[in-house]
Amino acid sequence: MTNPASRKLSRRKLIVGGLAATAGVAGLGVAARIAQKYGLVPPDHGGIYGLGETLTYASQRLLTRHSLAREFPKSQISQPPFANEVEPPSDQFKRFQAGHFADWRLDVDGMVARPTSFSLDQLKSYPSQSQITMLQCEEGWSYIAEWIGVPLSHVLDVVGALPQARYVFYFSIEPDTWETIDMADALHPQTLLTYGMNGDELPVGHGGPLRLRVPRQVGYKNVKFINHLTVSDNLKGFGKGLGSASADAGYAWYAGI
Ligand SMILES: Nc1nc2c(c(=O)[nH]1)N[C@H]1C(S)=C(S)[C@@H](COP(=O)(O)O)O[C@H]1N2
Ligand SMILES: [Mo]
Repeated sequence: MTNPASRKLSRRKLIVGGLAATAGVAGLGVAARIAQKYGLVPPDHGGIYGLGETLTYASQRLLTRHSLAREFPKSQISQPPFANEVEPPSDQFKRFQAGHFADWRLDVDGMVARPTSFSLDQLKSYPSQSQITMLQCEEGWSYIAEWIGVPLSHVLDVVGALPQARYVFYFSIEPDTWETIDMADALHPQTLLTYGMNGDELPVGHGGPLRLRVPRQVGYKNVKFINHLTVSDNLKGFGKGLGSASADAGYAWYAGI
């Protein structure tokens, strides 16, 4: 007897196996068309030239949609946490900091039923989650820390993200620093708007007062000093329309680990 879950799984296996086999036998062009049909083409695929990436994203999405980033015991927390410290130098940020971030707001707009401006206290009043996970920079270094925050999925619930939503833009107060993730990552239980680290406030050097933690993607997707989210059904309208400042600069939009 097959239960619905295993049927779904075998369908996934079939599509992924099919993609790989098609890529091998009939050529990458056909595999690309299949990937497109199933909505598995990453937004920065670059036409038929980015096929390697298309296949990586497609297989990853089909097989690991629900998989969890590895979590570690407390004893493995890095002491001290390795910081690629970014002190946002702006006077505007320093004013927020001087006021203990009481005036910091997270504005959420776009395809939501109830656009909302959240204070940090509001975000902290929601059920919090913590995780001990590794942050990995694309340049090779990494560290393990405990991250504390509210699941992004909860905030999306509060604002009523519309069913057509496909991406969440997240913007830093730091100029030209923004990213997007798809809904699979936005609604993932380990994707948190973090305000705490290792049992304390999230240090400014690590992105305080608010940082998006996406432990299934590399460091640069984990943007510091978040003050704005926009929910959308496409990636146009910001920068070159590739879905992130890093993609505009030539890095992969999807940077899964
Ligand atoms: N606002 C902002 N967020 C950022 C960055 C940045 O320069 N500005 N650097 C990214 C990169 S490339 C990495 S590897 C991590 C480093 O995080 P850490 O300082 O906690 O080690 O932050 C990411 N988030
Ligand atoms: Mo990085």
